[in-house]
Amino acid sequence: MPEGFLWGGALAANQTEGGWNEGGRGMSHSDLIPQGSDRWDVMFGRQKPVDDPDRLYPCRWGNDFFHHWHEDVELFAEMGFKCLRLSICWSRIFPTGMEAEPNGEGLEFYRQVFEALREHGIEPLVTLSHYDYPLALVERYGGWQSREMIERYAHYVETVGRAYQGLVRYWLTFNEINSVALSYLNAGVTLEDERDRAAVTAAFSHHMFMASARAVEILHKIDPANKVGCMIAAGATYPYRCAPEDVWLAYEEDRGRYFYTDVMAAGAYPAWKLRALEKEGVHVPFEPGDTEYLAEHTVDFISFSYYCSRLVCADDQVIAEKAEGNVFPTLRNPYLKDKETAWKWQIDALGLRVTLAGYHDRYHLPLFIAENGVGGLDALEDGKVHDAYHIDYLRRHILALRDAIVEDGVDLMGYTPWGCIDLVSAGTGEMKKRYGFIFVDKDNEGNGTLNRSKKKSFDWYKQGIA
Ligand code: BGP
Repeated sequence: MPEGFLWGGALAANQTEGGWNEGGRGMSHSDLIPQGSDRWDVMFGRQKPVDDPDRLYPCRWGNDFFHHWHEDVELFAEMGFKCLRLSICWSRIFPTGMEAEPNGEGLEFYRQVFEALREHGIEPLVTLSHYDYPLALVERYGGWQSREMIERYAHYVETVGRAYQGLVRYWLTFNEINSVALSYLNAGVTLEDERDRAAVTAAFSHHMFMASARAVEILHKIDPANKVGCMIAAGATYPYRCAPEDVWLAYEEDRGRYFYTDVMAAGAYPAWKLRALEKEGVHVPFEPGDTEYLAEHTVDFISFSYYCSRLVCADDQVIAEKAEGNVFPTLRNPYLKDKETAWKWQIDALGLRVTLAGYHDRYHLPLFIAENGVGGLDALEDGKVHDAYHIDYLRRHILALRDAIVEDGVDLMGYTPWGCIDLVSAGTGEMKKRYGFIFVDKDNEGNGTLNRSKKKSFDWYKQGIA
């Protein structure tokens, strides 16, 4: 492995922190994402989020990292982590997103966490925005549909960039920025009217691109040693058949994902995208200077999440069986039918190498695997969790990333498996979908002692890092 490789784990404020009404924190839009069958209607923006006293909103509690972080950081250090990916909750710093002055208590909270990490030699990798925005901003501006959001975000980035100068060197601008194409709420947008979809998507994506470029500029100015990356929900797409139509469809799918890195890493909207938008009659709200600005402030590295590959077929008479997966829909790959997680995500370690090689060959930039892992059903037996399936999944993926480094020459900075401590699932809102090396005693309804216990994978990963 390369010298200084950042082995570690990943988590996000909205799924771990809790303390939603403590420490001067304002309400986040994720505090209104309910558990239940209409969760995806809210996340897709088809249904407006509401505050219903009879519903469960698991992002309000997470795994209570807010009160347990000392202990959690100790456990990460014990595993030998070199890096922890975590996010800042924007509304803990600016409760409505519109204040001129930050909430001192919020700034202090993260300062203590970052200092504790540094004391243990753990490099923080900070996601500036991981699926939560101050609710007041979303209500006032309709999320990223409004260009005004760029200024609010820039003020927030400047504030945390200055506050944590020297403590944090690695930053990510938006978690899984491409997920907004489906999950509108990730752009803080709700849209009941399907007719506006294409125009609204083009607008909020453009504003998020501009904001991401702004973060690159701000953080580089604050400290030229800062490294700023983008973050993509990745996963190579395979054609079901060798029929040229299937191959083209798979190519188009991947090109749709590369669109985001073409803008943020290569610095320009690709020609195919501009033509497609023009054909659809969609106006992208470019302002004078935007093109140059995007070209000038590209990211230093590309990070992504990888859980599984995807499969497409041009003819739904041939295959129509769907599989589950991270954010994006996929067909069920018959070659992976014996390899499925408890949540029916198909396991494909070689797909990680395909994904890594794809980004490397296209952009020649350093890469970071910011998320990877398996959500499973774990039970505590005699104080231990025997999560052999978890070890098996990670082992296969680590071997694949080793091949990418050794055989393909990929410049890989680090690997932070998702949910290194059990947390609330983004997709289902459940606690029982567990990714962690550390078990947290808490159930879907929010009951439990919150006690932390090491799983079998804890010792395995510790040994691996060593
Ligand atoms: C990614 C998100 C994470 C995380 C992960 C696992 O899309 O960035 O926040 O939740 O997926 O997904 P899930 O929680 O649905 O199992």
